[in-house]
Amino acid sequence: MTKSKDTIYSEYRERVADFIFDEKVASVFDDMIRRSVPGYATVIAMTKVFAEHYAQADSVCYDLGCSLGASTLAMRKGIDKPGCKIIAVDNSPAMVKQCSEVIAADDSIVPVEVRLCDIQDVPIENASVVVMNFTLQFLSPDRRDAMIQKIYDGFRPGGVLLLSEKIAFADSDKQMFETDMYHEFKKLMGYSDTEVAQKRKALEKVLLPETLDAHRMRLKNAGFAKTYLWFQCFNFMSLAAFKE
Ligand code: GEK
Repeated sequence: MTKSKDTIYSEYRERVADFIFDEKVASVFDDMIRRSVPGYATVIAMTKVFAEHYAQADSVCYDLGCSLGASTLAMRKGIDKPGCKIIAVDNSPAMVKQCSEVIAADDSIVPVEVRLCDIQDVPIENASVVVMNFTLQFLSPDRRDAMIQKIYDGFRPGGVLLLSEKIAFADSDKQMFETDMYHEFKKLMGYSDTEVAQKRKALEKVLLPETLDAHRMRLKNAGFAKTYLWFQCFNFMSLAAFKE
């Protein structure tokens, strides 16, 4: 996996364009996400734990919005049941190209298919584990219900969805507190005020966070019987949602 440092927003720009997952982002993505998502390493490490516990024999595990394949690799190393395969999906050609190289260089035995495709277009079938680590947030909010419903419908009994997202807070004081702490985290990770401000601007119309309640409600409406908040650090969280 590439280890280049993310300096994409280090130079001041008159105009900041909307964020896209292009070649430039893919080449620094590992560094970018580790320094931008507090607890990212924990979420990835625990993805392995979830896969180990919930993957079922002869089922499919999905990594939706796989980027460079960190969650795919975690699942691949965690799955210990026979007959499983992983389908990793991303709609960024640059990410899929690099992800395929990362997977090819890994010698775990679980078969992985990396697909260049919109997660909304991939059929979900015979699923025991579906991982959506920080991806639903990039879908237009009016498409999110259908996406979650499709995942629910594709589960086998006992299936688990790992849904990790940046979140917003209904209470304005709490929103301010979590955002301030998040920006402190980014500064501690080596990002300058200019980088933080420009990245924020670039993501403004692209990454649309919702509240924890909104996520829970959507999952419930889709049919998920239980949702547990198993991780939260500032304005980032992860839910485990169970079909039954
Ligand atoms: C990780 N899960 O390292 N269809 C397919 N892919 C999409 C779509 C879409 N509609 N929208 C966005 N993406 C990863 C990190 S990053 C999170 C996920 C972040 C892809 C997009 O190309 C990018 O690779 C990924 O979702 C989101 O565990 O950058 O904050």
